[in-house]
Amino acid sequence: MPFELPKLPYAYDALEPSIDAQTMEIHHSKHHQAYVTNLNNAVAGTDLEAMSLEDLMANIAKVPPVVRNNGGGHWNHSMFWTILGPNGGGPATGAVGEAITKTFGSYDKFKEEFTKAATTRFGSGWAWLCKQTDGSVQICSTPNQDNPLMPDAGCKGHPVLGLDVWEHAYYLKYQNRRPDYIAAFFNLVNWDEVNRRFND
Ligand code: MN3
Repeated sequence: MPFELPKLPYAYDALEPSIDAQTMEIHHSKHHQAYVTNLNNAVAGTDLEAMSLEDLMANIAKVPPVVRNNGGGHWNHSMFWTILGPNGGGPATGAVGEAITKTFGSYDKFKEEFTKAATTRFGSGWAWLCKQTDGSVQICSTPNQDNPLMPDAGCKGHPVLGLDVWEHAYYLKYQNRRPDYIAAFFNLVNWDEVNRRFND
């Protein structure tokens, strides 16, 4: 089995009260685990078994939908856990903070634009901040478990920050109030990790 569920870098209750422990436990141990299991089952005994997750994303047009959905789900959640943290929160720091200010004018304006992208993503999906080749950053969103590593996803650049807006990410605590969950997310962003990805 080439893929495995990464350990969370903090306890399930570490993100309280912004994200509750029960949501974190189900999201990580059930939802993310299911993407990993389904991905392993889908690639077993095929040529795809030898490919890295990043290679699968880069060659997404050549893989079946089950690999797109579950491979995307595995990459997206593996990223998501790392860019959250109990000591997180804004404003953005370091090189990514500078890029945000340069692109959007201010951290607050970035928050406003990112919130809009995350709020208006219809149904299930993700909002992203991506580094462009000129060093600027842009916001976009994708449906389902698509991500900017997929050439046909409609998001350009290297993803440095992503927000899961599937209902499973917030429904137990926030029910239909996605904007409240998005506001709470900004209290958790681990800008050190976002900078690590920005400088990668
Ligand atoms: Mn999710």
